[in-house]
Amino acid sequence: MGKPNVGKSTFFSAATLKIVEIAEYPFTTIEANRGVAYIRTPCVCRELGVEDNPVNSLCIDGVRLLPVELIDCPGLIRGAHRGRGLGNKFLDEVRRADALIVLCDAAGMTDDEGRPVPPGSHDPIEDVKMFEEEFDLWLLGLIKKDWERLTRRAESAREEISRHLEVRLSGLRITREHISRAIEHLGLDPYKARGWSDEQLLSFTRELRRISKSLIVAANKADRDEAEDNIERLRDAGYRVVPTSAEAELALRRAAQAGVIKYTPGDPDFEVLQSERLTGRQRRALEMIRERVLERWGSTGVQQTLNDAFFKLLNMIPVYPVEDAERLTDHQGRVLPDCYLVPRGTTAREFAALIHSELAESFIYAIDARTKRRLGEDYVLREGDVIKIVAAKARKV
Ligand SMILES: Nc1nc2c(ncn2[C@@H]2O[C@H](COP(=O)(O)OP(=O)(O)OP(=O)(O)O)[C@@H](O)[C@H]2O)c(=O)[nH]1
Ligand SMILES: [Mg+2]
Repeated sequence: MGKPNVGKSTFFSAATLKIVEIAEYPFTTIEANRGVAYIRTPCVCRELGVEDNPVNSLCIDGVRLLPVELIDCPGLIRGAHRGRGLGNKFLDEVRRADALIVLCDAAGMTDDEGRPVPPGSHDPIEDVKMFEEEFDLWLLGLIKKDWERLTRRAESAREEISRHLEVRLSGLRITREHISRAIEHLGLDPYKARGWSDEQLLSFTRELRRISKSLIVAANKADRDEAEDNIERLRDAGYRVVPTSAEAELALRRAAQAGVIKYTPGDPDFEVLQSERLTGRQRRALEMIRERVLERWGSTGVQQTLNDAFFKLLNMIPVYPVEDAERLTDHQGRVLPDCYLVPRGTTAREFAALIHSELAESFIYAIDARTKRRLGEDYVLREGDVIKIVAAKARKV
């Protein structure tokens, strides 16, 4: 997400290797692009000394790659919630999103609407604030749609507004708990929502967005010198920031795909394999990437953004279900076939439910495949756990 011309499609293309339209003018992307990107995590196969047969994910040189859906949205400008620019249909795209990655032009070389301006002349903090404000106004619009009816109904039933609003917002993955927390943070009366002023309703919406839709800022175009100060300032403003150079990542991944260099997304460096296939210009371009991006920031940041979105923002951990705790296999004998991303704090029984609802109903206990110890239903899963669920019915994992 983000304003036009910041590099969203470049980021998307680099992360998914899908070919999409990229150009140096605003509103290049008109319809959202969808693709598969991968989260990287060290696989437990190395530690456990086994050769694995991944099914729901990939394992390359001891690194698990977990597929996630990535959506590249059209550019968003001020007034989008009222239909300005390409309108608000792409705000609809974020309904199903778990995490929002907001790209900004850290080099400050595009104005509010994505038109080119001299590098360093636009403040990227404005890019992020604009996104938040538009998002909030759009969400406020959704909440207001039914507000009269909802609040009247809640009051006459003497029920908290969260019970009623929850239904309206469930398509956005906003839960009753999110709503209650926002109300509590602001000290509003959940039983008297009819009496909230417009201002209170806006504050409530803001707080609700902050709680339910946390975002990560990809400070893009970090290959440019102008970006350095701005990245500091974005961090000082309190945002979770990853410096990125989507353009560098795209170049490296394409070169790696062609077999010219050895590079895995997230790596701090690359190795030239077939220098004879590179022109002088390409060689210089790769050198620039090394100098301006990899040496300066440690990586291109694209992989780190995706990883941070799941591991830090959403606080997920990888867990490996198996059916045979001795051999670490599923019923077909495949070693460590699956790896799931689950929220930290997930219990053994909740994990069973994620695999199959029946499994949770008939749950008896779980086994830690490393220690072969029995785990009760309330056991809280840890990062990299290899777990067998023992259930009463025939269906087992
Ligand atoms: N210097 C630099 N330029 C970049 C980077 N990423 C993208 N660009 C350039 O920024 C321009 C816009 O890139 P796009 O990926 O089309 O931007 P977008 O945000 O998808 O734009 P819209 O679809 O119009 O909203 C292109 O000229 C890219 O080459 C980067 O990391 N560094
Ligand atoms: Mg685009």
